[in-house]
Parts: sequence; C-alpha cells; structure tokens
Amino acid sequence: MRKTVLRKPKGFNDVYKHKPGAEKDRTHYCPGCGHGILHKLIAEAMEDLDIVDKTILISPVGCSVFAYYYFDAGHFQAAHGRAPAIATATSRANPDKVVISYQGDGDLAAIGGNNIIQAANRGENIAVFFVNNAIYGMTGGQMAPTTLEGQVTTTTPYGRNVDTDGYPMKMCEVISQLTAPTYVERVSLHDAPHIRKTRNAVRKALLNAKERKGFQFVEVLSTCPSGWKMDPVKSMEWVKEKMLGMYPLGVYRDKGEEAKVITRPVPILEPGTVWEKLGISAEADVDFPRGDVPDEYRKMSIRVAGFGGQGIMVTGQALASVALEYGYNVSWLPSYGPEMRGGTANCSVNIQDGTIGAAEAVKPTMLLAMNRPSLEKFEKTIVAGGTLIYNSTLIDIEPERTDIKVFAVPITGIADELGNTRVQSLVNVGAYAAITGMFNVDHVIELLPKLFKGKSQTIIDLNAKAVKAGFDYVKENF
Ligand SMILES: Cc1ncc(C[n+]2csc(CCOP(=O)(O)OP(=O)(O)O)c2C)c(N)n1
Repeated sequence: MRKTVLRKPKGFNDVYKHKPGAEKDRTHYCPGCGHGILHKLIAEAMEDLDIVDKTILISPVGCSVFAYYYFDAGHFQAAHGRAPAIATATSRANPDKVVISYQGDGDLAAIGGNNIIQAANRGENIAVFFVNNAIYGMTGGQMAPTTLEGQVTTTTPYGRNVDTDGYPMKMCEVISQLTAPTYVERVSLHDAPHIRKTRNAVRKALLNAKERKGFQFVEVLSTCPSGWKMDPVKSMEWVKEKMLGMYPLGVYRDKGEEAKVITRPVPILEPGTVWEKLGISAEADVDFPRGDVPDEYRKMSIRVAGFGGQGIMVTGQALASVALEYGYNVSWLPSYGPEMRGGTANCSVNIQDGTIGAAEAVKPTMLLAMNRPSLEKFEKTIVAGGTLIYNSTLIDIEPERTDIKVFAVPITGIADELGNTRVQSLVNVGAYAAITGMFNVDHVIELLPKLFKGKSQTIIDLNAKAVKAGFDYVKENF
C-alpha cells in the first residue's frame, strides 16, 4: 500500500531556530505571499538534486531578507541589490558549490539593476530566482520598476503614470539580450498548474547550476496580498488578469545541449601570488621576535571608538601595522558616523595567527574607548573576560562590567602633557603594548619612521615619547 509521508523537504531546516521565537514552526511571510511557495520549490529541488550540502544562498534586502532562517544551506546576506556581486565572489571562490541569488524586484531591478546585468553578462555560475511581485513588499508597497501601468502603490497613489514613472521593466527580456546567460525563463505562481511549471524551472536552473553551466535566471511572477491590499485569492487572480499580459510567460533563452560547463581559475590570495603581482610585499620588513604573550591576548579583536579627530583610525592602523611586523594576520575596518567632524568614529582591528573570519569586532576581546558615548555604547559588547581600556581624562563615569579587566588610562592627559593632543594614538599603542605584552616598546619606536613616512623627525620623536609615556603609565599604575 502506498504511504504518504508529509514532511519538510531536506532543503529546509527542521526547526527554524535562527528565527526569534523558533518554536513557532512557520515562516514570517504573510498569508498568500509567493515567497513561501518558491522557498518550498527550491528546498525540494535541493533535496532531489542532492545539493543540500553544496548550496550557498545569498539572501537579499526585501521580504526574503530572512531566507536564511529556513534553508539548510550556507548563507550570505547581501546589501540591497548586491546579491549578484556576493554570489559572484562566492561562486568563483567555491567552484564545487551551487550558488543561489534570491532577489525581489526592488532589489534586482531597481537598486541592483546594474549588478544583475553585469553578473549576467559575465555568465557567472549562479542561479538567480527573481521574485516579481510588482511592488516593494517589505517597505509597505512602494512602486517598483515592475509595477504595472496604472497600478496604485503608496508612491503612485493615482496609478503608475508611464510618462513620469517610466514603463514596467521586463527583466527576462533585458537579460536575454545578453550573450552569456544559459537559461532565462519567466514562470508564475498564480495557480497549481503554473506552480508545477515553476517547479520545473527551479529544477532546471539548479541542475544547470550544479553542473556549472553558467548564468541561470528564473523570473517568478508572485503575489503580495499585503502590499496590494487584496486577499490571497484575489491576488492570484490579479496575477493572472493583470500581470501575465505585461509579463508573458515562457522560455526566453535555453542553450540546452549547447550550454557549456564554465570553469574559471579560483582566485588564490596566498602570499607570493596576487600580492607579488600587485607589487606588495606580504613579508614583514622587520623581523621582530615575539615576546611572551599571555594566551588571553593571542587572538585579539579590538574596537577602538571615540569621536572624529581623536586619532581613532590612526590608533587602529598603528596597532594593525605593528602587529603585521610581528607576523600576525591583521585586519582594520573603519566605521564613520554620518557627520564630518566631531561625529562618532570607530574601527575594528583583528590581530591573530589564524584566519580572520569577520573583520568587524562585533564582540571584541578589547575595547579602547576614547570618550563617554563610546564606553556607553560598546562596553556591553566586550566578551566576558575581555579587556577595557578607557580614556579617564574625558570619561567621568565608571564602567559597569565586573567580568572584564579594566584599565583607566588618562590618554588625552598624557598626550597634552607632551604638548600635543594629537599624539593620543601612539599613547594608545604604548598602553596596548604594556597591557598585552604583544609588542616590545622599542620595536614600536623603531617602526615609527615607517608608520609616519614623510613626516618630520620632530613628529616622529614626539610620537616616540607618546608610545613610551602610554607604556610607562600602564607599567607604573597597574
Ligand atoms: C540601501 C537601502 N536602500 C533602501 C532600503 C529600504 N528597502 C528595504 S526592502 C526595499 C524594497 C524591497 O522590495 P523588493 O526587492 O521588491 O522585495 P519584496 O519585499 O517585495 O520581496 C527597500 C527599498 C534598504 N534596506 N537599503
């Protein structure tokens, strides 16, 4: 006797545990939304094509931003419209993987319009699922490039006027003008027979992607009952009655048997290859022997924060540059507030022996807080057992955490005593060297001409004093 087993396809997680309130075994999509249907078709195909362990999904900005809650795949979340660029890098660096770029019409055809065209034109080995619901769903129903003529949205309250707003954009037609794409089809989710056709298109695109047969583009006409302000049944009818006329279904490109397997050299970012070609030496110029660094300071993820003009970025660059000379892997990532001067600024620095995963110090092992707002903002992010260095000249409150090591160093005061507030950065480096044991203070001073290349000897000497003063303060007081 045949037995029907109802279960989730293996391409989905059993429990959506990344989702807040994970015990609720359902998605965040509105009733009648097409995203859920397409998700299911993709998840089933992943299982049937045996690519669950090979799939990396790039989720966009839009209602499907949380696609990573559901799929049992690798994930990247891209900035708005940038999924094709992230997918390109992911696919090129991982030629054995199946890379999916999942995008809405605002994401793909508006802000990401150029991204998708360039990726298509390069014939990247990616499968793009383009959900065309003729509206910006997530942000409350604004006009999208695909909005129909006359369609009322929150930004076209009198209906889309093609004279002022342009014409609905037909992405399958646009993409299929290019030479490289392998497979381009438009399908729809408005009833069961068309969902079956969509199922086939999804499978074809993923099979081609699995075989590395270039660029796959499936446009899926979909519903947005919330954005369209219609019930789900009416929404299905609306797709059929209104959208199909503007967006004819069918295959726009299928290279079929002629589709070639596309292989590209995998970029290798090893010292001596790309570095050499770029004329950058990956080797440290000065070979500094490392001192005894306690275990807790061997894998540093540092947030340096303060206001603009406090030498925040220079501190971070100096820490990273000195560490490089000791043969550590380093990264430096600046983050500026929107203001030009006097605004907040912070940077993340990683200093480690192993591979650096994320450049941003989301949970730093050390915070160097130069002003009060920075302390208030970032103190809670320090990992338990981590270290806080704060500028006690300007910060007049006590840190709250009791599970971290705290060093109150009057950084601005020390710099002022040397006659120039601007040397705070190197006071920081000196204090850092004393606390962590990671740098020898003489080595740091030896490196100053390189760090301040082109600057006068007076400036170099002043910064040497700053390093020493920061170092000595910590050694004498802690
Ligand atoms: C750089 C940037 N600009 C604008 C936004 C606001 N925003 C979020 S989602 C969205 C539109 C999404 O629409 P669509 O791609 O059609 O996806 P849907 O929500 O309909 O699935 C916009 C404009 C943003 N998050 N980032």
